[in-house]
Amino acid sequence: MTSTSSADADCLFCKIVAGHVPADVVASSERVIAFRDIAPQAPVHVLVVPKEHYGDVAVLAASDPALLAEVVALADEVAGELSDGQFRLIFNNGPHAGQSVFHVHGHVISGARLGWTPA
Ligand code: DGP
Repeated sequence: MTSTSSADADCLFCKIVAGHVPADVVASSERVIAFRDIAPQAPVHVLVVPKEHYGDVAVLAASDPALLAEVVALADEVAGELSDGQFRLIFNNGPHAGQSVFHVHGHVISGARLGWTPA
């Protein structure tokens, strides 16, 4: 498990939420923001991020499951607006799973027929 707090001064995604680092924002709600991944892996590749800092999805689920549901709802909204409404939602949880930014984010992957090659 990693950290929980309202904001982390050293966190890249907290800086994006605060508007201190630019991002291509495609949707937002009161507590969640969605912006395009800087290195897209699919025609639609959007990161859905709680505005409050939680280190990973396990911390978020334990701390505020309703907010996790809001993340999923905004992912669904983004896929509906940018694609055909069908999407994969990926949370890399921990460095061995590929997590590199330790502010929880769901990768919305959509806009193509997807294979299944996670390893
Ligand atoms: P993960 O490896 O699961 O922690 O995903 C982190 C993602 O964040 C990765 O796909 C690339 C993306 N990313 C890294 N830096 C930036 C940035 O400055 N802006 C945006 N929009 N995305 C970024």
